[in-house]
Amino acid sequence: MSTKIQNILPRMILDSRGFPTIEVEIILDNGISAMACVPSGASTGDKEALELRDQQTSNWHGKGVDNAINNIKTILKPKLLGLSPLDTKKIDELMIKLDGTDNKSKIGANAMLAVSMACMRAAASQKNQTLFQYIFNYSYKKDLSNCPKLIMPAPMMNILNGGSHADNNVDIQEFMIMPVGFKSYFLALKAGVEIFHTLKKLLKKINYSTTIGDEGGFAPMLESNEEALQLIAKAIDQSGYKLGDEIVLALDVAASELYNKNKKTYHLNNQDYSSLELIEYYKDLCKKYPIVSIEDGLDQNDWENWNVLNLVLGDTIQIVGDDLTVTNTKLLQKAINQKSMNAILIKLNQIGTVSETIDAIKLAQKNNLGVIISHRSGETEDTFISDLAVATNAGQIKTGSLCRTDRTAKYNQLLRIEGILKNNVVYAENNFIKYEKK
Ligand code: 2PG
Ligand code: MG
Repeated sequence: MSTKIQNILPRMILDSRGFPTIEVEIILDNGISAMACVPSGASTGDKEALELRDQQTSNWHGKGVDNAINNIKTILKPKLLGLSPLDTKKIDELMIKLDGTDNKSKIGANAMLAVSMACMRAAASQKNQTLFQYIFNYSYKKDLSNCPKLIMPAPMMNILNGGSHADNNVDIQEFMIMPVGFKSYFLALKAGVEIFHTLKKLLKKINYSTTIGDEGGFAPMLESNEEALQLIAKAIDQSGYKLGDEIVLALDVAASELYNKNKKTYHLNNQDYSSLELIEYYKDLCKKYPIVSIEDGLDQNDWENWNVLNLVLGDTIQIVGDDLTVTNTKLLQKAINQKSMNAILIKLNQIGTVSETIDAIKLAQKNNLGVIISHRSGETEDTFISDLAVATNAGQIKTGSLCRTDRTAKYNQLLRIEGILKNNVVYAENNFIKYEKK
C-alpha cells in the first residue's frame, strides 16, 4: 500500500524581521514527518502571488497570518489528506484549483507554498532521498546517478545593503560580491567571508557604521552609490583577492522602488534619471567596475526600456528580471518574446507553489536564460532554496550576506550538499556569467 498524507499541521512562526509567517508540518501514515517555512519580501513586485495577512486587525501590526492558517485547516487539509506525497504536481494543481484566483488571493500564496514545500520534503523522506536528489528527480524525470555532475551555485553575497532593506541613504538595494574564480564552493565561501570581515574593519576605521540591514550586509551612510563600490573593491583588495578575476560584482537596483510613475523618472544619486539616462549610468559603472549582473535595473512596468537595457548591456553582463517577471511563466514568456532580459531571479513565494517555481526554472533554461535562485529579505531557518539551486543546476544563488542565521543557514546547507556530492559536483560552471575563468 502506498504512503498517504495523514495530517497537515500549520503554525505561526516569526521571520527574520520579527513578523509572523507560516510553518507547515506534514505527517505521513508511516510516521514520516516534514516541515517547511515560508519567507516574505519587502520590495515586492506588483504581480507577485498574494501573501495573505490579517490586515483588518491591529494584532501583529496587521501582519498576522491567522486567516492563511485557517485556510490551510479548512480548505486545503480536507482535500489533501489521503493523497500520496509523491504526487507533487497533483497536490499543487489541486491547491491552485481550490484557490481559483489568478494570484492566489483566496487561500494565500504563503499558505499554499508552506504546504507545497513541506509535501516535497515529505516525499523526499518517503523515497529515502535528500531534498536536492528528490527535486532533481522530480524536475528532470531522471535519476541522479546516471547524470553528469551537478553544479554548486556561485553565491551573490549581499555585503552592503541599501534601498528598502536598510535605513541608510544608499539608493541601490544590494551590492553583491560573487566569488567566481574558485575551484570549490567551500573556497568561494571562505573568500566571501574574509572580504565581509575586512569590509567591517575598513568601515570601522573610517568611522562608518557597521550595523547591518535586513539581509545581513552593512548599511552605512555613504556619499554616493559609487562609494559603496569603492569600499567593496578596497575590501576585496585588502583581503588579498583579485577583483575582476576571482571576485566579480553584482547589483540589485530594485528600481521599481526608485521610480516615479508620473514623471517617468528614477530618483537616485540625488537626481532624476530618465530610463535611457539610467541605462547610460549603468554602462559607465560597468566600465569602471567588474559588474557582471544587474537585477531590476528598471521599473517592473517599464517594459519598453528593459528591451533597450538588454540590447545595450545584455551581451556583456547579466540583465536579471525579478519584480519584472515574479517567477511567473506567463511574464517570463513575455520577457523572452520581448528580449527584455537574459536571466531570471527565482523566488518560490512570488508564485506560491514548488511545481510552478520549477516550471519557471525549466522555461528559463530551455530558452538559455541564466537562473538565480533567491531568498527573500524576510527569511526563516528553512534552507529549501539551497537544495533547489543544486537540484536544478541553476549555477547561481542569492542568499544575502555572511552573517545572521537566516542567511548563513543557506550557505551552511550548501556546505553539507558539497560534502555529500564530493567529486560529483563542480563549482559555478554555467554559461551565463560573462566571465572567463583563468
Ligand atoms: C530582492 C529581494 C531579495 P525582497 O529584491 O531581490 O534580496 O528582496 O525579498 O525584499 O523583495
Ligand atoms: Mg530583487
